[in-house]
Parts: sequence; structure tokens; C-alpha cells
Amino acid sequence: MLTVYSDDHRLHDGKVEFEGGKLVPCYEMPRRADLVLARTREQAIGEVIEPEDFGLAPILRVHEAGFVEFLKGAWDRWIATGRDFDALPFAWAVRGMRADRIPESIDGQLGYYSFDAGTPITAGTWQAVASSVNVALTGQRRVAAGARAVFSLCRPPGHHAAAGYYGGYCFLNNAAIAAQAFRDGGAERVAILDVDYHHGNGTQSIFYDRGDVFFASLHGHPLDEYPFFLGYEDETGQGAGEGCNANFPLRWGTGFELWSEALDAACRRIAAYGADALVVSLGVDTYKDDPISRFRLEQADYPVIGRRIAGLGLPTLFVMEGGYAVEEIGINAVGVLSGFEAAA
Ligand code: SP5
Ligand code: ZN
Repeated sequence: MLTVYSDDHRLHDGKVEFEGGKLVPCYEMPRRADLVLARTREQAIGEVIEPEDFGLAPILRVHEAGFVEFLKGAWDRWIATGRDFDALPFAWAVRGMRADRIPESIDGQLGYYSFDAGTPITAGTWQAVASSVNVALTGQRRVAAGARAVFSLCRPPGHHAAAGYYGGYCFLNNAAIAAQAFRDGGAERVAILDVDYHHGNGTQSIFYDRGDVFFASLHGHPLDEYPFFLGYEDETGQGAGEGCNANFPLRWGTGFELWSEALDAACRRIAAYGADALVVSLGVDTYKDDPISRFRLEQADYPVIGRRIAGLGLPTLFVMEGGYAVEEIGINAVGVLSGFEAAA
């Protein structure tokens, strides 16, 4: 399997995130992608290529122009106020507040365009984010041109980012932008399977009222787990998208037996939908030793996941999302790809 990768991800290197009442070192770090890349080489799963530059147009098919403009300029505006450390928001518009008015101050806008305080913007964030999108789109192009499967080793991840806000270590939604590119390239129907531990709230919200992109997600139950405010089973889509959203929330402590039943159910829904292409939001924070997650998958389970996904028989783009047990992230992510290859 071909891997698409860029060193530009290292330009996004946040120091701290807000978690549990404290600023703690970022879980989402450059070493994650470095180790996944190293593992693709060790396992010789295939050639590694650099991304092409697709510019802003495919991003603007999914994200609001004002939000993209904000992301591009946020760091410069932040340091212009005299601060030389990571930019984090601290206030948000919630129920009954004026979400229709955009503040002028950088601090107000950080809140307006985000949903958590765990996602620092740093000097190189925009460049890394734009490159991560290009990694996804380069993979998408190859799959659209006939490759059975490609691995886009994206960093930063994307599935928590919505059309107009960032959060959850995600800024632009790589998987959603790739899914839209499949549609714009002529695919009639696209499915997205999100196996990251966390609900893909951004991806769901982007396609919620559309019937041309099916979204299925297996994740920690919102009653227990971040991002808390989306991801219930009764979110089935709306309007033209009714029936095209499928959530499989699972409680803390879930092991592979139960998890793989949910995977089967999600795969059956995708097969019934009849997609022309599949995008997999590949997070491996379902691993038993993940420091921020509470599922119990083991290393040997990841190739089984890949095999099940290959069974769908669809042209498949894997897009890297989460996974914070850094020393095992390569083994687990590439385990999925190897299982897929063995079965494809
Ligand atoms: C892409 C992705 O996986 N994003 C995840 C973002 C999660 N951010 C919130 C982290 C809160 C962790 N709290 C767990 C406490 C264990 N020390
Ligand atoms: Zn995650």
C-alpha cells in the first residue's frame, strides 16, 4: 500500500493543552507521525510519497471561508498582542449567547472558531494543517485513479473539525475534504468509517444533512467521553441525509468482542448504502494502553479490523486520526493496513 507523508507535520508542535483543570503537555505530538512512518518502512508496506499542493479550493468545498482565513492568520494576530506561547481559547458562546456575532479580538475569535481548550495554535500550525490536507488529497487522487487503497499519514488529525470550528487536536477535516473530493471527482456515493476512539463530531456535522456521504462512527459514549456533546445513536441524519448517519457509542471498558460487533454492524450499513469509495478515519486510540482513552483493544486486534474493512471490497483511503500510546501507534496503525493488504 502506498503511503503519503510530509515532514511539514513537525511544524505543528504544541506545548500544552488544557485538561482536567491543568495545562498538561500535548498528547498530540510530532513523534506520533514519525513512528507511524518508521513502522510503514519496517513492515515494507509500500512506497512513501510526498503530497502535491492542491491549494485552498478543495478546503473551501467543506470549510467556511471566514474560518479558514482565521486559521491562517491566528498565530500572527496572537503574537501581535505580545504573547509568545501557544494560543488557546478560554470562552465560548453556549446556549442563549450570541453565536451570530463575531468578536474582533483574537481571544474572542479563538473562542468563536473552536470548541475546546485542548488544541493549541502554534507558529507552524497553519503550514502543517495545509500540508495535512494535501496528504489526504494526494491519497484521494491515487484511489480515484484506481489504487485499491492508499494510506494518508495525516498530522494534525481532522475528524473533530467542523465546517466553521476547530478542536480535539483537529483544525481542518482531512477525511471530509477527501470525501468531498471523491464526490467532485465523479463518485456518486461516498462512505466514511470512523474507527477513532472519539466521535467524529466534525465529520458528522459536515455531512449530516446530505444523502451523498454516509458517516458511521464507533466511539466512546458521549455520556462518558469527549467530545461529550454529539455521538448518540439517535443521530441518524436529517433532510436528504436522513438514514445516512450511524453512531455506535460504546461505554468505557469496551473490549474487542463488543467493539468488533459494532464494526460489523457499521460495515453492514456501509455495504447496504452502496458507496463507490470508502474513507477510513483511522485512529488507534482504542488501544488498551492509550493514555486518554478507555477501550481495551490489543495489538493483535488491529489486523482483524483491516481484514474486515477490506471485506467491503471498496476503493479505500485510510486517513490517520488519533492514537496517543505513542510507542505502539505505529504497530497498531500499520497493523490495520497489513490486515487489509493480506485480505484485499
Ligand atoms: C483526534 C483525536 O483523537 N482527538 C482527541 C482529543 C481529545 N482531547 C481531550 C482529551 C481529554 C483527556 N482526558 C483523559 C484523562 C486521562 N488522563
Ligand atoms: Zn481520538
